[in-house]
Amino acid sequence: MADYFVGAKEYFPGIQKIKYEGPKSKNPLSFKYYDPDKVIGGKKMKDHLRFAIAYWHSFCGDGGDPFGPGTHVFPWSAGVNCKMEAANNKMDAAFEFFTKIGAEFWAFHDRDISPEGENPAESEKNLQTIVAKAKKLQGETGVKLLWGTANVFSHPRFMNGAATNPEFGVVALAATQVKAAIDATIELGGSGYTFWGGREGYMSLLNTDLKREKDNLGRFLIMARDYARKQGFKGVFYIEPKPMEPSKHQYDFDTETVIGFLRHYGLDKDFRMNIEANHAELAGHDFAHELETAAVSGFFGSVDANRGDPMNGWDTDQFPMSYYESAMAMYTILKIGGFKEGGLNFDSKIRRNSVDPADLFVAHIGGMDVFAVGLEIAQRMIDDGTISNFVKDRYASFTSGDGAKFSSGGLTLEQLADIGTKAGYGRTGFTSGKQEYLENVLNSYLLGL
Ligand code: XUL
Ligand code: CO
Repeated sequence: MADYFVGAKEYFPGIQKIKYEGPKSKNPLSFKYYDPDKVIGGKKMKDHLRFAIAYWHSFCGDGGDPFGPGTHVFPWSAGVNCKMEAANNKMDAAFEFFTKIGAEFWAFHDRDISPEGENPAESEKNLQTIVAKAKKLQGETGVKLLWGTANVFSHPRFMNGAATNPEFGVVALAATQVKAAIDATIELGGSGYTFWGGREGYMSLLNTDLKREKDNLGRFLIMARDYARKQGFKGVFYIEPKPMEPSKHQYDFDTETVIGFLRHYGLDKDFRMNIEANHAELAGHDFAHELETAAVSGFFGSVDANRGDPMNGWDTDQFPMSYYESAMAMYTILKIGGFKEGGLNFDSKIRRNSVDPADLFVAHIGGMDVFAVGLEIAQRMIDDGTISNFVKDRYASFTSGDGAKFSSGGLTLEQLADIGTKAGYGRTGFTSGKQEYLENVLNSYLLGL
């Protein structure tokens, strides 16, 4: 990948391309563990991890919260009156960041990269203009698009939802954005297109026709899929589950719920899961639970990497920093042969008071290092095999004799009960699960033992 300082202006002056310097380095602008070309289990770290940068948090999120305005100063828009000029500058800054941090992918919403116009046609034209620029920058830098999406939740017109809006007119306006965002994704060679539910949910059943809303969502997704396929899109569609926020109840609650929804509406061949750590937590699940649930059903796709705050019940979107979480995530991902089209997209934001331009780099460096360590631990888990062998042995009674017969559907309930009666109570069922032992084993991998 070429170093790339775009246009006339360097937006992150004084920051060079971030390099691997090893765990002992005290330089905050260096990787301590992420060594892109290091080979783990036959594959380079960068090809395992497929890091992507989320445009919305990194270049649009200004640190504003419900209690006060933004705190982050964006040099690409400061003193610029024309929205399109600001969007152009922002794209230059973004590609400078992608290349300096060494991420090979990026992800965007339509409205992150280009402003809404006076009408849908003008909005689409704005998007196409910026997409042409992004395409040129992708060509020059080698950075690729992980996925695109449409923001059909921020504008007040979507306060009652997009595809699940009670007004048909809003559903049609959502379609203008989704259609244009699919076109943009195809134009940029994106390997995926994501639907995060946004306001596809409800606040009160007193004003909601739940069946109609779910049917409309299913219908809308079928239309989007058919359109994209007709236009030649060969990539994957992702649904990103989230149980709540902004709606009280979101239709895409968690992975299991979404799998049921996809099967019900015949979308299971084209759609996979984009699992976000913080959303898993809000659903009362471990991040690893969501990943494993998707993986074992063949619905694993991509990851929005971040973390929540265990003390808070909302989407804090902090940068990941738990080695246990990243190890367990990478363990599931390695077990199914790694990412295919997906990757690790940092849907994470720096804090409101992280106002130095270098903070954005330091935050991503930390997240990338955490997943590099997680990858190494997961590979140790696989190479050593203590944990997988334990799990295999735990279920061994289903692999031969009557257990195997049961597993292949060869027993009736009467036959099964008969086997139980003959065996009697004895000590059946009292085999240790050895969780503490396995946790100790995991700790030893964490320390590289
Ligand atoms: C919101 C969220 C979104 C999606 C893309 O919680 O995660 O940023 O990732 O729309
Ligand atoms: Co997300």
